[in-house]
Amino acid sequence: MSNFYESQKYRLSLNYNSSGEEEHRMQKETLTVPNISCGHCVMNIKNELSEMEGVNSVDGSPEAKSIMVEFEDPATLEKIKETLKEINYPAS
Ligand SMILES: [Cu+2]
Repeated sequence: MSNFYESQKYRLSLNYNSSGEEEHRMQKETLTVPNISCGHCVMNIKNELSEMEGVNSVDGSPEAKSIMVEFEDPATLEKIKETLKEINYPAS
């Protein structure tokens, strides 16, 4: 597990170019998904979004009906919302 985090950290450090600017900024968004009714819904969403390239972590709360997702290129908020729509959990 620690190896995984070390490699993630290393990979992220490579995202800085020579001028010190971030090329692929990691984004963290919280989306409200009204169709979430239980933990299984959150599990389904986690499974689907985790398969998207660029999505680094997905967390969710059945109580808050929300999904927290961390992503970078090539994933975008738009693509994530599209995927949620496709699996019948559109974000509000
Ligand atoms: Cu459910």
